[in-house]
Amino acid sequence: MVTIHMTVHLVNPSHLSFGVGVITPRWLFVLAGATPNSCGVPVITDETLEPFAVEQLKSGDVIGIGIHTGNALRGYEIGRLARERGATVVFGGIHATLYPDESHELGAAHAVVKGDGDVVWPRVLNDAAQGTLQRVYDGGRVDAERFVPARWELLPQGRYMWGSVQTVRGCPKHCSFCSVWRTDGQKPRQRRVDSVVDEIIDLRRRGFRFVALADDNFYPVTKTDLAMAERQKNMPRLEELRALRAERFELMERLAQLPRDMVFFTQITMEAAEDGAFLDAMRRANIKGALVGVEAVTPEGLKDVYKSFNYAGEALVNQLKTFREHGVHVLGSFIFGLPSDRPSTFGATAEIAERAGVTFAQFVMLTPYPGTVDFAAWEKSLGADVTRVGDIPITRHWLIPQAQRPKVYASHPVMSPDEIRSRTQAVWDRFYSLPQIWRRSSCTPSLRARLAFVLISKLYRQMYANTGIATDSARVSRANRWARLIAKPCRRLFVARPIPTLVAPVRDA
Ligand code: B12
Ligand code: SF4
Repeated sequence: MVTIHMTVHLVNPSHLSFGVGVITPRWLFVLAGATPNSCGVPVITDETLEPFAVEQLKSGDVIGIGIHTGNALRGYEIGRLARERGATVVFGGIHATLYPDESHELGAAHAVVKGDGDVVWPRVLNDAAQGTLQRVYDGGRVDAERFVPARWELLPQGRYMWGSVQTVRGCPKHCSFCSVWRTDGQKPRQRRVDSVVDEIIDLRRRGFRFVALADDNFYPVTKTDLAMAERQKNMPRLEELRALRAERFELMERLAQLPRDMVFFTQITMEAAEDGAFLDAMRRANIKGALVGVEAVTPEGLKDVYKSFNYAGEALVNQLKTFREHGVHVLGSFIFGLPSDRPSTFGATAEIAERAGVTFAQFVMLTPYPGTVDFAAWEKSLGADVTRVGDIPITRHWLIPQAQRPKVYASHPVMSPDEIRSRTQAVWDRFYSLPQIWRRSSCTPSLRARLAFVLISKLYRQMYANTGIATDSARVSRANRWARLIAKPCRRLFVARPIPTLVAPVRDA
């Protein structure tokens, strides 16, 4: 390939900048890895750190903007500004995959990439240089062997708390509020163990000891899946499932050989509690915590979200406690605003979260995300009679300016939107009250660690909760100021001494 005289910019949009980021947005560094050398070194901007300086763009540069639904509006603004300066504008990411035309209409895109960028990105850049850019590219679902490793040498120094490495893409489940199984597929695409370990080593050499495993579901093969294949005497399926499971254990064994100060965090279904051997392997691998999608604490709520494989009531408490008993902390994720929720559900949820011993929790309000079963049903239920904010229908809620965006979308049989919002906020307040945080912090080994736990809990609460559920803009900006203030000292708690000489553990023969 000939050398191309243009600069490639990759921008992760955000309407808020904190100066410090919690988790590295992985796509930026993967696309940088997929950028051919002939295009030079891409310039990376993560707007959760600071806003993109559009003045740096020259005519003929290419700007790749990655959007999910929540940051699409800011992404479109950057796209329009970039095009005005003569740059070639390319959109990608989950939201652009679902609404490619929107990026053209509102984001001034020259091209949109649907699906995975790993393989198609070099082609897009080449076409941009040749002036043969297509309107839409379909990157498809790339096989795990072709996942491109991230270029961590491009990380800005001293800005993030956690690195992020993906080990598996796709999820076999089909939850109604989630688009992953539809966009990334239900067939787990597990990445080669060596490739995962190499990236983690790279991060540890640079002083990252905290790494988020950016997986949809770290436990893609359940005992039920195995039993079902056995019952059906489906030998090829059984072999396939066993191989996937064995590979998970192999990965965890390799992680266990890394420096003992490493801390991993992942996302997993509650079913993993059925599998003591798996949880023990996680503990040995230093996977110290996992986001578990609890969603609802009642059987009716679980039915609402097509998650009948989850547990409710006391069985739920026991299931979550099992993680802790095996040394894996739980970040419980709960949804409020489900049709079966009642005013009493809020207190009951808070109580279960407390009794189940979850270390962190998030309480999100049901939001119909595009690409999900819930969204399709909601859009259909509204028919032609859609409420508008300004001239934007609420079925395109991501286009409504942040400050005017409704907090609750679907009408609820017994509660007003404001009631759902204020009750949700009250649960956050209760779970993250100082006495409760202090009680939970007893899981840490020292006073210093306890104080760090308190600081991190408060940061988590401010970054996640206030901005999302507060209706009052003074409270939102207070929360943001607070988050900015504590983000820097918090980051210091995550830094480790770099180990530039670290090598990958030798694989057993
Ligand atoms: C890890 C993860 C997180 C982590 C870390 C986020 C981070 N800072 O990186 C945490 C737990 C913090 C998180 C939080 C949230 N997340 Co999240 N998260 C994920 C997850 C599982 C993996 C993302 C990832 O890193 N993948 C690895 C990279 C390499 O893949 P990728 O981002 O898809 O990028 C590829 C392609 O999309 C494409 N691409 C991407 N950008 C671009 C740009 C260009 C120019 C091109 C050409 C291609 C391209 O190429 C890349 C390489 O193939 C995804 C699920 C998924 N399968 O995507 C959900 C997902 C992105 N999250 C989702 C949601 C809803 C959230 C939350 C809102 C949840 C909540 N209620 O709080 C928050 C929002 C936080 C925020 N403001 O960003 C949704 C988004 C849905 C939507 N329509 O927008 C997803 C899809 C999961 C779901 N349930 O549906 N998340
Ligand atoms: S288990 Fe998690 S990733 Fe899988 S479909 Fe449900 S919410 Fe999505």
